[in-house]
Amino acid sequence: MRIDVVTIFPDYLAPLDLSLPGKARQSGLIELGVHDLRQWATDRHHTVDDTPYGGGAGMVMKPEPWGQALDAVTSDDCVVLVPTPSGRPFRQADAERLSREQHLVFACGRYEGIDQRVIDEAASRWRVEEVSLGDFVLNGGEVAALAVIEAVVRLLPGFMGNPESIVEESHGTDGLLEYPVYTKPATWRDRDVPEILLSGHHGNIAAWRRQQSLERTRERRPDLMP
Ligand code: 6GU
Repeated sequence: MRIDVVTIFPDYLAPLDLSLPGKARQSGLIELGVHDLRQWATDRHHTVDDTPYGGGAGMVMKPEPWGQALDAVTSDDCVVLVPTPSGRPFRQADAERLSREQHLVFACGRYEGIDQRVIDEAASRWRVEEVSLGDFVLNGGEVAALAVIEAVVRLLPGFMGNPESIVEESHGTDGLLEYPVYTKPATWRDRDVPEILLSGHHGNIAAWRRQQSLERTRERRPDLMP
């Protein structure tokens, strides 16, 4: 898979060189390009933003540099992802779908957003998805792009050390939250690991975990209850 990120803060994407995504990059499982939007701003000050038509607070990202940037880094069959709090919610099913794509391009906006014509024109040429991580506001799309990239890349065949740890996690096949987990020692600061987990009764353990998943989901995410 190839991933390109266009941003005015390329340093935000530095974590992609570390940890597991970094290894995936070294092994050639993913090819990553991080691009400074300002290289496509032609004026002396490399201006990428301007005041909004119609008035209002903040600045809007200008269309010309974005047009040049997307022309340069896209491919015919890529998906252009635009992280924005006004996007569609990004879910595990989206990560799974995107993990089957050949080329993802992230357009990270700052300020109050990107001129809508950039998105509209891009949508006439490529598949464009405006995505949100949830009902809160970040300063820009960079941190959201990092999160989406990690969610996608860890699903690529050969990325995870132990593929089984993917199937039983929260937002996996049954749509419930993950049950609580424990490891040694069996007692720590007077707190015991639930006895059933030490019993060796695999059927009872599975039933207990299912019950814990249901209770957690009902408490924390009633919207996910079956
Ligand atoms: Cl994708 N972008 C920004 N700027 N803020 C967000 C977000 C995305 N998702 C939640 N808040």
